[in-house]
Amino acid sequence: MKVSVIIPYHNERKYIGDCLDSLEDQSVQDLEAIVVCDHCEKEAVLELRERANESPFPLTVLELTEGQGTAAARNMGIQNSQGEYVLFLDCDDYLETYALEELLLQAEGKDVVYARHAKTWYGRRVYYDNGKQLYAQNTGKSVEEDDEEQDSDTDNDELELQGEQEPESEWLRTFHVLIHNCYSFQEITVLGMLVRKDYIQEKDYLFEEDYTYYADLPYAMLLLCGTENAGLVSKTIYIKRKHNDPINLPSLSQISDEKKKLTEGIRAYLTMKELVKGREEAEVALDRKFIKYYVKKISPYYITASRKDAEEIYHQASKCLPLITEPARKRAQGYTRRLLKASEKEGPAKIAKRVSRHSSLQTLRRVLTSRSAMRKYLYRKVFSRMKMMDNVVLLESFFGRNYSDSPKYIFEYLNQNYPGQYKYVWIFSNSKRRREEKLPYPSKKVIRFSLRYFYYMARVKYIVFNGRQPQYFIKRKGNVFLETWHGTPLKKLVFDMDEVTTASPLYKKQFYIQTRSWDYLVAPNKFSEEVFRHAFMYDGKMLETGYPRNDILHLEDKSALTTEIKKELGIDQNKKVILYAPTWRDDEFYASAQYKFTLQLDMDKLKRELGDEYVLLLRTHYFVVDNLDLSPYDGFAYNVSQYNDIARLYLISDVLITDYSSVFFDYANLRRPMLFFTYDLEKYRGVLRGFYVDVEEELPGPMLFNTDEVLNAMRNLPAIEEEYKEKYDRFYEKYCAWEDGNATRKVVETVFGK
Ligand code: C2G
Repeated sequence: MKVSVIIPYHNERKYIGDCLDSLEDQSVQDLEAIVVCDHCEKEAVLELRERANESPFPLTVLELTEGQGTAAARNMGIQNSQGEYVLFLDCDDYLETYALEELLLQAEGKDVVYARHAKTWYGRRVYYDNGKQLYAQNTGKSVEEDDEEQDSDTDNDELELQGEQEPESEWLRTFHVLIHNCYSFQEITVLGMLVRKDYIQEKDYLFEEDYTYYADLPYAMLLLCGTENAGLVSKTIYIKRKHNDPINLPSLSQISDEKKKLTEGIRAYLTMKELVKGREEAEVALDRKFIKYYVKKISPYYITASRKDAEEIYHQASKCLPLITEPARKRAQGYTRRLLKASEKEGPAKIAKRVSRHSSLQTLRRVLTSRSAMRKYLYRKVFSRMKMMDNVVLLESFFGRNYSDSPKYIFEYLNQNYPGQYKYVWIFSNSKRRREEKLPYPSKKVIRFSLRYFYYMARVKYIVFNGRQPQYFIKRKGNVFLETWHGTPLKKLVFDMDEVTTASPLYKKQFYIQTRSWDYLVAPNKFSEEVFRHAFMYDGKMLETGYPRNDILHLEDKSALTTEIKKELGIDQNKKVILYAPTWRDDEFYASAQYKFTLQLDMDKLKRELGDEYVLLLRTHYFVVDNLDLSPYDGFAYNVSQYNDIARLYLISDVLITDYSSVFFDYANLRRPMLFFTYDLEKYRGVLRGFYVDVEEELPGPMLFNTDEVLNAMRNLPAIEEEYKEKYDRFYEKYCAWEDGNATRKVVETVFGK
């Protein structure tokens, strides 16, 4: 047996599959895996044992019952390993398929072989599909060049390795990769390290089990410094996965336990210093890493910690600072240099003041050079401290794209039924929208992210949005936040999504923080209520009312309004209307929130076949920026993507064609026929998202895959209506039962009082 791969496991069931798959796919299969379950749930262990029965390589499942931590788990793994070498792998990470082969190629005559790491937010499928590009898009750097965490906005440059000579010895080159694989000192790791088992046994090297977070640091140094025979693989072999759900499944680095972490970090440094002694260049590199740790983690701790805790950490850190070598000290510049010097004689309180001053100066510099930073600063520090405007309501629909959706109907209801009681501010995304949207009642109109926007967001009492508020929104005491949301979910949302490939990889955490500010969330139906609870992890008040935006669909006499809307759009009153309203595709975009759309319907054919009887309204999703030119189909096809309120388009439509958009849940209120043009169903359902609803079973109309099928269905609408009648009834019962034309009143009375 060549290699024993040691994997500590603690219920990360979502991740372990990829990890073990990556071992099955190794080009060298002379291996065993030892998974050490540390305080795992029974089911997780059972699952693993099942997998072990089918594993092509020996897979041993061991158990620690007490929750002793990764150090103890890895020691247990080492002690039970049969291989000539051990390799450390984490259950949430995975290896490139050539990892073992490359490591073994370098292993002859070596005690330790190490290699480069890459980082990702994604599982293997996405990583190998387009995860590298996504990572670059999200972080602004490629996987290969990334050795930085994203939390940095301070003066890294001062600390970068500049003009460093390529080290001559292989040992030193290996050491440098160990130190620089990670951005922070505390991330130094044994992961991906191949170590000769006899070497470990001869030296009796084991992890120190009383570390919770940083046992890797001294152990990696122990292994490397105990030998001259270290080898390096130049390729990246180890893929380290960042957790996209720090709320439910945080990695150790995402747990905030600052004091303990600092205590361990300092202790690890002191041990490592001893180990590296006599290797001058290595010592300097280690010190430089520690200096960064001191600047970014230790000294800022004094600001927020209690006096006692700050004193304690200060006392420990004071043992480290005198050990920093002169060359490392000399490389520090500017603030870092001054801080190190001051820390020789100042106590924690003074250091804390110095750190705060530096951070304020940095903020000031940002504020003076960036308009947006200045506005946010004023929002935080000035506007949010001004008196709250108790009678002002701030409204936004689809991030300011238009005057529409539930906020529109709430605004109108308030004006009609609470005259003079409130003042209103509407948010629009740009000056064109602000100019063009005509509101039927008086309201201020502000442009999103303008100074006035920040001013009102900070001062109003009531907030009515149908999407998420910005990250930096501050919920004030007295604020009432009414979140209407914008659709019954078909596509999996937030915490129900495994991979987050469209938005920021920290989407789940951000969403979690944002939803904590919501006081009321409108649910269109029981089904959505349940989904919102788990997908948003929302436990606030739910308004079981139906959507205000759909009240209009329950008007008893719709004919006058239909005539008016058709006239407004210039549509022949005698023509029937097809509304084609598809959703957006996660993987078709130009840039963030700028999506493409390609029309898959053959418009020539549709016009030819249906033009005498129908007009077709094309309504793209609000994320789509392509403005499709329909001029060749004048008089038949209309692009109504810019029209503000889709509910009014539903009203004039005789039939809806859509795909995976939530529009069909709303349209069903009209009980009119619906066709589903799902030409990319498998890709959409399987790869891009995943659905809550069994579409084959539940959709109240046929799924169609090309223009001919659509045409055929259009010619046979009465038969289709007949065929789908029962399904439609069931669908209506499940998704539209709460909607009776009174949702707006119910929402407003609950939130604003009767
Ligand atoms: N919409 C529209 N025109 C379209 C598609 C959607 O005006 N062609 C509007 C509808 O009001 C719809 C809402 O945008 O209900 C949301 O659109 P979806 O296609 O369902 O997609 P998404 O914005 O991703 O929202 O819980 C719902 C989900 O969040 C889906």
